[in-house]
Amino acid sequence: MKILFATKNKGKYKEVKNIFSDTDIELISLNDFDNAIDVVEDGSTFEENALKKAVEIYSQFKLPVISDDSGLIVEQLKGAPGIHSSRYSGDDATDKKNNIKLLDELKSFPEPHCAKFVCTAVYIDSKNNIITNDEINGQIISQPRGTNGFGYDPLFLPEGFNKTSGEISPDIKNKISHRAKAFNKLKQIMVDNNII
Ligand code: ITT
Repeated sequence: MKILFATKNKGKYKEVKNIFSDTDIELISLNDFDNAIDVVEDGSTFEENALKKAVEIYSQFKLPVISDDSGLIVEQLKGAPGIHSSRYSGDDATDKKNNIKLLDELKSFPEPHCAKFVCTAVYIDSKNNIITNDEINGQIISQPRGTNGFGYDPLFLPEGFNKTSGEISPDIKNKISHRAKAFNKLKQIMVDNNII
């Protein structure tokens, strides 16, 4: 069964492909098409944005779709970057620029900088509509460490670990992360409902 992951983020795609690797699903992404619409993420919650991505991409391609809206929530920054995580440093944002902005914003606050990653995962097809959520707690450190993962991984120290998400192996990240937990729940519901 072919499922389209409504993402252009290659880091997310790699992680979620791995989570579904023990199923018969052939997971493709928007990077397999050159005509995919750009979904405007103007919702006010992760759930709204994840649903919007899934619904608009389903309408365009008429294939079963999964989507992910995720981000980093930092306590001392009143929840920022939150739903704006991917564009935190502006329209020309890159992971590096976002990390620099985050450290800059946190400069005047004492450590620890408590934070969490959250993820909403969605599956839709012509009959089903499933939404799951999960998160992982941790803190933001003052110097990036590690080159694994993507986004804010080099600055995020998951609770109970002395390595950042950029230093731990992809296998371990894919057991403990917000995305791993949300998509494993989604997968289980899909199995229970005989979708996969
Ligand atoms: P798509 O919308 O195409 O899926 P995106 O990168 O724009 O890709 P989001 O809108 O969900 O995705 O933004 C998520 C951002 O949050 C992402 O770009 C990272 O900056 C950050 N983020 C989410 N999950 C992360 C993770 O596992 N590790 C590090 N950073 C993460």
